[in-house]
Amino acid sequence: MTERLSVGEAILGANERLAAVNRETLDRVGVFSLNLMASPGAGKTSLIECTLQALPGSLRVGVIDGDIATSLDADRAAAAGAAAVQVNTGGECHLDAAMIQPALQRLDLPGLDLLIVENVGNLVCPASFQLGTHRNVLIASIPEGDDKPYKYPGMYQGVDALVINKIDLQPYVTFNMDFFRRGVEILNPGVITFPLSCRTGEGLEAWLEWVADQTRLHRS
Ligand SMILES: Nc1nc2c(ncn2[C@@H]2O[C@H](COP(=O)(O)OP(=O)(O)OP(=O)(O)O)[C@@H](O)[C@H]2O)c(=O)[nH]1
Ligand SMILES: [Mg+2]
Repeated sequence: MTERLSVGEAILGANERLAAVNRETLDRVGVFSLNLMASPGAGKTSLIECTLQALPGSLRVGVIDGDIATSLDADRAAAAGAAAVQVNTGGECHLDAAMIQPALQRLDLPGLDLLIVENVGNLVCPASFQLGTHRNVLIASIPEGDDKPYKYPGMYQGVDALVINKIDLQPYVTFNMDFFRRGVEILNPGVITFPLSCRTGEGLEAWLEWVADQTRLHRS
């Protein structure tokens, strides 16, 4: 019998091995890390900016920004005070563990407490590629619509925390929060959820507390 291995399985297997190496690299220096995933424009960079502005100064933060092109997002993270590295995927719709490896080498990891990775804006592919980060975070946003958990279940299933951004827009957009949350609950029961607005700052405190607590817990 000929053994058959699908190309998809082989690629994902190789990615998981590299992700484990990335995790070891981070653990060796005690850096806690988040992988932020979301659709384009949901507010990944905005959340990084307001997190950087509000986290206690004692937490040193690095950012790896993934985009198909440009360094616009890494420039924003750097302007907000982070050591930031841009990864251009050149057309790939997600980051993978191999792209993270050289970016880690460009950061002064022993000088950091927290690393935030901003994935490419996409609700499908990033869910399949582990990066070696400690927590996967999904940012949903109100203008995207309340049906997204039902339409993109793979993304909602696999995450450790969910941010619902742009709650300031709720009065202007049809978004049934109960319907949205029912979909999330089916896919990812009890997932910790942070409704917030990067624009007004509403709800931001609970998110900041979670990030700071997770970072400290990891260190200890
Ligand atoms: N009203 C409102 N607008 C927001 C909020 N957060 C972000 N925005 C706006 O949403 C737009 C996209 O924000 P970004 O932070 O660039 O989104 P992103 O997810 O990083 O986008 P990509 O990296 O291109 O996928 C910008 O115009 C932000 O000003 C919010 O809480 N409320
Ligand atoms: Mg961005």
